[in-house]
Amino acid sequence: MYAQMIQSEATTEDAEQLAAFQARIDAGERIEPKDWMPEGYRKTLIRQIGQHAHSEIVGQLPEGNWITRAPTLERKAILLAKVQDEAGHGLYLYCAAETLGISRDDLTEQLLSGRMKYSSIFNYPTLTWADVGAVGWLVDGAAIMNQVPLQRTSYGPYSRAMIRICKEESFHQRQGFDIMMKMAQGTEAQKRMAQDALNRFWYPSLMMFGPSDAESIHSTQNMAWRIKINSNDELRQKFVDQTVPQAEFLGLTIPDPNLRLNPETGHYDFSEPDWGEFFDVLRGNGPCNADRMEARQTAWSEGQWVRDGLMAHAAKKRARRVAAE
Ligand code: BYC
Repeated sequence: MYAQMIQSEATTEDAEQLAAFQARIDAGERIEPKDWMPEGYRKTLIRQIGQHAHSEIVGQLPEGNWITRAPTLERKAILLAKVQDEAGHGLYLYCAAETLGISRDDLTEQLLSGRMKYSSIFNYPTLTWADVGAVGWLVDGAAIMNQVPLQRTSYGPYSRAMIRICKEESFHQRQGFDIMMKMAQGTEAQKRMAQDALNRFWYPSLMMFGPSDAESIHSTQNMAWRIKINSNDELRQKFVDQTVPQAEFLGLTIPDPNLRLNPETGHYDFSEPDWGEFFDVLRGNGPCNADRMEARQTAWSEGQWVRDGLMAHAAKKRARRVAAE
């Protein structure tokens, strides 16, 4: 339906203007905030960048859950830095979305009212310390797989935000793998925890790439506009191909009886995630959807006095400047 909406809006736009815009995209040019763009392109970017920004912010919650219980001071300092990085990523992305003419308050209100999504993965709980390792290794690993190509996305502010975010995500992935290595080489109980974390996070990580290409509603248009560089299934396959040898190195087993290297394709065959579960999580029925939204509602209402104070301070400064001119 959304694709049809974009289509019908596009038809009211000047065909020559649309063709010139597409030619710029095809030539690999970056589109900048003041350039002309089709309304569908602008709306799609707001949806994707907004959803991405919300994911970074909500994504702090499952890991933040372990800051007070990290096993050593060093692990705690590393985790704190990682969670702060995610807040920073959210802020770069909200700034990039603002260049498209939507305010950060609007974006947040859309999240809180359920009109905007965040990544399905953050609706799963982090039950043990090994889950913090699995999130870094698998969730950040999947995020990097998706975000490295987005450094070449057609919208300038989004692509530039991605360059910095990807550098930091690489450190995040590495710290997760390091936790998994320690656990996998530890006591029998630690190995069991590491395997259990992999068992629970494997399929939700595969779901991060979105529905299969046949079910994806936005991919065709988004790839033509280079808002998206690869299809959901292409990235999912790359992620599996990269991650299976890492699991083998850790001595852990991917929870998929059908997983095998296909000698003909050179890629791993694997079982699809349960798409019924994916769409159910998107409808708000995942294990932690209600908790995540409640945490964001509380942060938003308890932070109101800070936003009011900052706005009042900015207004006072502006009034002083005007009076001095
Ligand atoms: N979760 O037509 P499709 C991170 C929705 S990592 C929720 O294929 P599209 C982090 C989709 O929005 C995560 N919803 O859509 C890591 C659409 O619904 P709407 C954030 C999903 O946009 C570690 C519908 O399903 N990364 O932040 O072409 C620590 C149909 O899908 C999901 C990004 O956001 C999902 N997994 O492709 C902390 C990357 N998948 O909107 C933080 C940027 C699909 O029409 N985003 N949907 O109601 C993208 O690359 C693309 O938006 C997606 C989906 C690949 C996610």
